[in-house]
Amino acid sequence: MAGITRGFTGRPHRPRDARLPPGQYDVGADWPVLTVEVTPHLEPERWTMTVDGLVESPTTWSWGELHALPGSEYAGDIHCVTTWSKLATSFQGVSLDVLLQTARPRPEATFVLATSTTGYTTNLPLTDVTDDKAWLVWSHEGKPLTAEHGGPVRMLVPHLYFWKSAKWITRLTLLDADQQGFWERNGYHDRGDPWAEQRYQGD
Ligand SMILES: Nc1nc2c(c(=O)[nH]1)N[C@H]1C(S)=C(S)[C@@H](COP(=O)(O)O)O[C@H]1N2
Ligand SMILES: [Mo]
Repeated sequence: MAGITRGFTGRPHRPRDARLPPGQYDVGADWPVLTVEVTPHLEPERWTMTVDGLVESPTTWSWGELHALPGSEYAGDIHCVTTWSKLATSFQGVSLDVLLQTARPRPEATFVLATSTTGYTTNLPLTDVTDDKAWLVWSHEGKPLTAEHGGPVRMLVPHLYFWKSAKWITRLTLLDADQQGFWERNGYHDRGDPWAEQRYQGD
């Protein structure tokens, strides 16, 4: 009824939180799980991370080797394309810059494809995972990352929609052309900037 809906078209009672990109809502303390595969339960001691493709030195790190690298933290927000955002959270791990310093991308490398142990993939421009914008993380708010949230190690690319943050990541392949991953082949955007609402192909 018009009399009921009219109230919602007027001025909101509270100003919208400036940290929320368009079309997103604040999920509060919750952290929804979104997984298309069966959750793998990986032993950290058997898990490895490889950076390969168009790099000078393809490199594989063990769990122990990854932890020996200089660590860093992301403190801020994450945004899922299904419209929830989690504000003021934190993750601990290592910046992808540190791994790329060792692997050394070749000049022709312009895109990356992240691959999970399950076969899940997602693509990103190289510039979206360099200069302290992307991490491999194994802790959330100081506690070990649970398997359902991608533990032992997931990717974190918080300035893009969260489907770019591959859970159970095991490989990052540098490419000279964009190669779509799982959700991108299924209609989601190749880049996924939440501030530009790049949800679907064509947005
Ligand atoms: N391997 C894998 N990574 C994934 C997904 C997935 O299904 N499998 N889902 C993506 C999507 S759509 C989102 S929103 C986040 C969800 O992470 P969460 O379950 O920890 O909230 O992981 C992303 N990474
Ligand atoms: Mo998502």
